[in-house]
Amino acid sequence: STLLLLLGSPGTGGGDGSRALPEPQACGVVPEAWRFDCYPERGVVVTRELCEARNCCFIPASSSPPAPGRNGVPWCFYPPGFPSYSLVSVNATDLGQTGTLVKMVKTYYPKDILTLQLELLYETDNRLRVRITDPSESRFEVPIAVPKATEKASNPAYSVELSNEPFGIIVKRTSTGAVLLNTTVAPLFYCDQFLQLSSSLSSQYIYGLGEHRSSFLHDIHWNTLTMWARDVAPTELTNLYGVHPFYLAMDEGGTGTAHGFFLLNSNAMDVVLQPGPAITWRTIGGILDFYVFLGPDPASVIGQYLEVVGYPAMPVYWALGYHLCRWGYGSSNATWDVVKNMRNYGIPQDVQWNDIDYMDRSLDFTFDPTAFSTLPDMVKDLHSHGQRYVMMLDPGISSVQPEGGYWPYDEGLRRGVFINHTDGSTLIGKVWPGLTAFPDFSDDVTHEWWYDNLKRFHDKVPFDGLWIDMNEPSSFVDGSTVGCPDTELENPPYTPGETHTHLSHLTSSHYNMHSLYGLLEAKASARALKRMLGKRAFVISRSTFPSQGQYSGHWLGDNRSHWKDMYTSIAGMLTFNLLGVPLVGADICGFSEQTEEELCVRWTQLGAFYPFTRNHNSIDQKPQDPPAFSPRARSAMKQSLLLRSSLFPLLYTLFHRAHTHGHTVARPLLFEFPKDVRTYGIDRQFLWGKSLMVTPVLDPGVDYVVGYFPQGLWYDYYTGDSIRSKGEELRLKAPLDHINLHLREGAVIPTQRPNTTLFVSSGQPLHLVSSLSEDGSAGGELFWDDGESIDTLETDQYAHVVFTVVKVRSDHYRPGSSDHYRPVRSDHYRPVLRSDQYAPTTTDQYAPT
Ligand SMILES: *[C@@H]1O[C@H](CO)[C@@H](O)[C@H](O)[C@H]1NC(C)=O
Ligand SMILES: *[C@@H]1O[C@H](CO)[C@@H](O)[C@H](O)[C@H]1NC(C)=O
Ligand SMILES: *[C@@H]1O[C@H](CO)[C@@H](O)[C@H](O)[C@H]1NC(C)=O
Ligand SMILES: *[C@@H]1O[C@H](CO)[C@@H](O)[C@H](O)[C@H]1NC(C)=O
Ligand SMILES: *[C@@H]1O[C@H](CO)[C@@H](O)[C@H](O)[C@H]1NC(C)=O
Ligand SMILES: CC(=O)N[C@H]1CO[C@H](CO)[C@@H](O)[C@@H]1O
Repeated sequence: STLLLLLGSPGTGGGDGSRALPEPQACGVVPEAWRFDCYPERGVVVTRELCEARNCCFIPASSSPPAPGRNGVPWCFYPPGFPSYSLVSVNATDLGQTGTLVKMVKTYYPKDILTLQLELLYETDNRLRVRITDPSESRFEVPIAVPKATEKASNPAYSVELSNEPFGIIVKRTSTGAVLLNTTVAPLFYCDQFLQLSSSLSSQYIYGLGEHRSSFLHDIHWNTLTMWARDVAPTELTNLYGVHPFYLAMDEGGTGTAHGFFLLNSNAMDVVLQPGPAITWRTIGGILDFYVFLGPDPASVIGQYLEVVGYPAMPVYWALGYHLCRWGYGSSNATWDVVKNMRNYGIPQDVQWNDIDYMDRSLDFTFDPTAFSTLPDMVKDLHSHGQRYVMMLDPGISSVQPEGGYWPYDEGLRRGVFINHTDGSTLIGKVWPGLTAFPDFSDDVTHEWWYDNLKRFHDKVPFDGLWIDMNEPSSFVDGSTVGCPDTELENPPYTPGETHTHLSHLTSSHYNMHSLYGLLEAKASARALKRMLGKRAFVISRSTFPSQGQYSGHWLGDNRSHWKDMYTSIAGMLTFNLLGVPLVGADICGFSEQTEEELCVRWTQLGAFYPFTRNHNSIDQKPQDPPAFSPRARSAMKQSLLLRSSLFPLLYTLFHRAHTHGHTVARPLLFEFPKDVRTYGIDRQFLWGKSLMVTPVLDPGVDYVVGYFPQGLWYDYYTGDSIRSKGEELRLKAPLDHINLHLREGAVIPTQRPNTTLFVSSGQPLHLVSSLSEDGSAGGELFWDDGESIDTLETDQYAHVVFTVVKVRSDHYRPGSSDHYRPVRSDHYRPVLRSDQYAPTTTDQYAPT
């Protein structure tokens, strides 16, 4: 281009080694926390020679890596002034600015793109979008619908400064001057298969970046989080089933303000956190297209993020009931017996599930004609008891012809729905049934074929929802039965974390779209269910991507029956609430390995507060459904499930808020107390909405639990006893049959008399519990509709009741007496008689004592 000719000719220096090495002094001044890795390739022992060939600084670090598997301070890092792009022109546009970036010197990765286009889009007052693209050639962009701004934000909460040489973007919060983004801290890379952007972080408090098994608050000490959907049992330091390049971070200084960042990119990537604090995004394809959300509080950041990727769907009511599942019931009769046993004990159960063992030879859309011959009858029986049935489906479609043919495969081939090799032949991998083909869910023809299959199967087994597994997609052979082709896509110059296992890149579309597979399958499944049943769809997916919440919920994967796994499930649940997938939970009592009674009781108590509550067990383990345990354990589990069921009106209302406003359902304490830095790392406690705090026992052999109570007045949910906290840790009694629940001051929450299914319960009497604040006030709301029709909000088929408690006669206010503080307009929701432990036993209104 003209600009390049004017400014010098590209291709000199850098890769051909003609540029001078950095001065040792220049290297020495870079503090360890701010060294950005110039040699991130895994499995390479970086020597001075290798490092200097990249014109980088080489200084062996003084300290050893912070944790096994972590890299620690890089020995090879970019010197100040390492060649990067320059901003050579900027012009105003209707929505912001556009600019041209050029670079004179090629990097050591192939196919540098030396001229780039920069677009700054001031989309709303709280949302900035930045796109960096190749103006000469179109590159892959993630095919999810994002809002298009039509006019420039008039009063943005952010200001943008551009640094010309080297190019960088600095985003500040106008009101405080806090620097939220500063990309000049390290060089920008934009090669065909290596794009890298670094920025300072404004604090060490950073959340999100799923799916990884970690604490809720990320560790910024040289922590590399890989993103590439992958079938692997949850393990620290590796990428798991879902990909979510979004973070929430607190601004500097503990002021309680927060912001967010979202990189709209689906290629395999590494995200590196380092103590600067700083972050590096390193992706191997697509474009750099990112958003900054200004909040200013954590909850608003999430709302603004979900405005871009989509609010979660309103779940069908029974999604919020108790679900029971295991791999290896062995027969429909054995499955049915468990359901009957649950009924005999009067334990709530809304949904029975089956894992793949219901299938005939692991084939989708079939059931075992012998062991599961009574499956259709069982499902009818569930329906006649107001219960539902969900079974697993895998995307891999057997390509081996069973006798009599296999319609899903034959028809799929006929309609051309399967993913091909580049030569047009069907790509064959291997999953449970053996050799399989993989439907291409990015295509409408495939959606139609998927619907037809579901409909044909539904005519035999009238299931109510779908559990979609193995959709990373997972395959037991690398690439395909013929391996992987030897192409640039298979051998990128840089390979993020664990991206080479299972179904690999194969074609350019898979290279870009691998991590979108679960999202697209969920979309096809939800569409098909809605069309078939005319109700809200219930889908639970293992693999997820931004916008997933519009189509499905998620379970946290194949974790183990360990106390530690129970603890980390809280971080998983909270993270997915930030990511717009609030319908989430872990396998209660643990999936793999043998559970123990005490663990299973504690986990059922915690699980009663997962937004999605399912007990699931692996094959060859002893049963872990509630009736399998001693009377004491069984009764404790039953009580916690009745308690959940009594709170259904609250939970349902919170989901309505998630659906309409992008609020979280299971909520980290820091969202409600953002000015209290002590809440920033809490992931052993959480809230439902803004008021109900759950403090589960997460350790064996204890009858107490220590919980943090942010400043204010809290009420024991069961007794109404009040606690005035200055912001302190409190030791609470926690015998085996008790989960600590506290109501924050100022709340009115709707509850109902529980029953064994929500279907029955939805006709149960409703009831309000209020917790007065010091000044005698409280408030809350109830959203109520038929629980399953699509778009009740849009069609006006709902009730939304707002409750306010005000002090009517202040002269009569006496602490301890609640007589004067009746909820207004409570006529239809009269408190009902309660005889049991799952509802408050003293007063309906808790007043300060
Ligand atoms: C900005 O405007 C100038 C003058 O019209 C033009 O030469 C230049 O190409 C424009 N730059 C961009 C990035 O649009
Ligand atoms: C951005 O980062 C650069 C490089 O570290 C630094 O020199 C500059 O002061 C930073 N700018 C702001 C506004 O923090
Ligand atoms: C399942 O139970 C039904 C009814 O009790 C019985 O008729 C049938 O033989 C049983 N099926 C199997 C496979 O055990
Ligand atoms: C795979 O190739 C066949 C023809 O060989 C074609 O009909 C089909 O549409 C292709 N599949 C996809 C998903 O593009
Ligand atoms: C549960 O529902 C059934 C059927 O409507 C009803 O007969 C029963 O009384 C209810 N039980 C409770 C505890 O409300
Ligand atoms: C209970 C538990 O350990 N949950 C983990 C299960 O795996 C997910 C990842 O899929 C983790 O996020 C959870 O922490």
